Amino acid sequence: MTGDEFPPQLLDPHETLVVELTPAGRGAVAVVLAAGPDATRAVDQCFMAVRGRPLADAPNGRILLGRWGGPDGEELVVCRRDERHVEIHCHGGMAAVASVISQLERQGCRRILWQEWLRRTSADPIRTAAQIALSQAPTARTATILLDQYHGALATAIRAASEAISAGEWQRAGEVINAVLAHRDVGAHLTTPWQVVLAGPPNVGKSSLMNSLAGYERAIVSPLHGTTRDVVTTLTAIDGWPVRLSDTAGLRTPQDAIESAGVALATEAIARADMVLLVHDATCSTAIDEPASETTAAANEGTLSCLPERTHLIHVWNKIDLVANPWRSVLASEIRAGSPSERHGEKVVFTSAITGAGIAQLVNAISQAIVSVAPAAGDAVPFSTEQVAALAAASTAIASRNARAACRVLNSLLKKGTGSRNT
Ligand SMILES: Nc1nc2c(ncn2[C@@H]2O[C@H](COP(=O)(O)OP(=O)(O)OP(=O)(O)O)[C@@H](O)[C@H]2O)c(=O)[nH]1
Ligand SMILES: [Mg+2]
Repeated sequence: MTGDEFPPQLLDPHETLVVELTPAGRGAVAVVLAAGPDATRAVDQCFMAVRGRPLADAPNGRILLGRWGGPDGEELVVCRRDERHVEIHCHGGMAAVASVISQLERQGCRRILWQEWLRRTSADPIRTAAQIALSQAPTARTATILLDQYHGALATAIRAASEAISAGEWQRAGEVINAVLAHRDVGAHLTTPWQVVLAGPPNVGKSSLMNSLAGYERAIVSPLHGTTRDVVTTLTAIDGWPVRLSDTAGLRTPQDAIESAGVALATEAIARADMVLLVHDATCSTAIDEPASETTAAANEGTLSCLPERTHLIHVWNKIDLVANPWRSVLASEIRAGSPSERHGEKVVFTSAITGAGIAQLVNAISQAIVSVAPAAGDAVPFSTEQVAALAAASTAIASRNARAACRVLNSLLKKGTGSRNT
């Protein structure tokens, strides 16, 4: 997107476009590109070079200093790259860019976003998608993985699978595709955070834990039962993975309409979660023969019953600074439940939101659960639903030894306009 080349793949030859090439937001200098048959004329209408010569008379590549929008307009630099492409390098403030673009729109240019420009001018859909996703990567770790895909990791794996199919090496082709698909969950969360919900009975320390994990006082903490009513969210990174933490209302039989609405929101958040941290109060039932309070048992049962099978679950026994042997609480709760639940491959972590004990272990457990095997440097990772769907279709075609269908669907990932209607 530097202007060194302007491949015209999907550009309408009769249309002149205007696009901001530099990232959105303020900067020192912004670059706006006018592209199309009318680019030189449109810019000439807005720009007056210091030496007074029209842009149309300047040789390609000449950098011209001048003013935009009349003799008192902003001073900027214009460069005609070729007959159809003119770059305007203006002040990087948002108002300056908006003014340049709107004046070119008045000259008949059509504004598009840089993502659209990339899609129209790049022949490599994976590289384009990676470039767009990179601009939304929330952490260095996710950006590194996307950068690998930008530099060809995914495309190389797809080509390797195609070559294996052509050579009749079906097993190798299947292994290559399945190794890529093994990273589908990570790929789906490179720009979209994992949803981690703190749930459990009132007053067990959900909000306190949320604040410990977030590193600041995001949610109100109080000794009153039922303090949190709404779903309170914050974005953070755990081991470099983007995570949206949601603190929820304590689950119990609601005392009023507001609490009832809070419990309904909590239940919805749990149902949508990638992971639930089911928080228990380690001080509540240290005696094994002591019956659990009705609210605690009902809350835990309710939470578990609405948990989709795919959801990761960690039991967090909080307030361990107040008890001598927190395992007694776990044992007591398991005995009351009949048997330890194996349903979600559940983990148990002991914490104190007050002293910070166990918080590092909790962070570790969350990271391990959401990404059990992190991609190695340079690994192929699919990062869009279209890529995953195509790879899954390729895997099916490989399993049924359908070389034509497999290669067609893999090619559709590598090149624009090679997708098939009937695989
Ligand atoms: N000693 C001790 N107290 C804690 C700990 N975690 C939370 N508390 C206290 O427990 C009380 C309730 O904490 P909250 O974080 O508000 O609990 P909650 O689960 O969000 O409660 P609701 O919003 O009412 O459902 C507060 O007084 C906290 O200071 C802990 O690990 N140790
Ligand atoms: Mg709370």
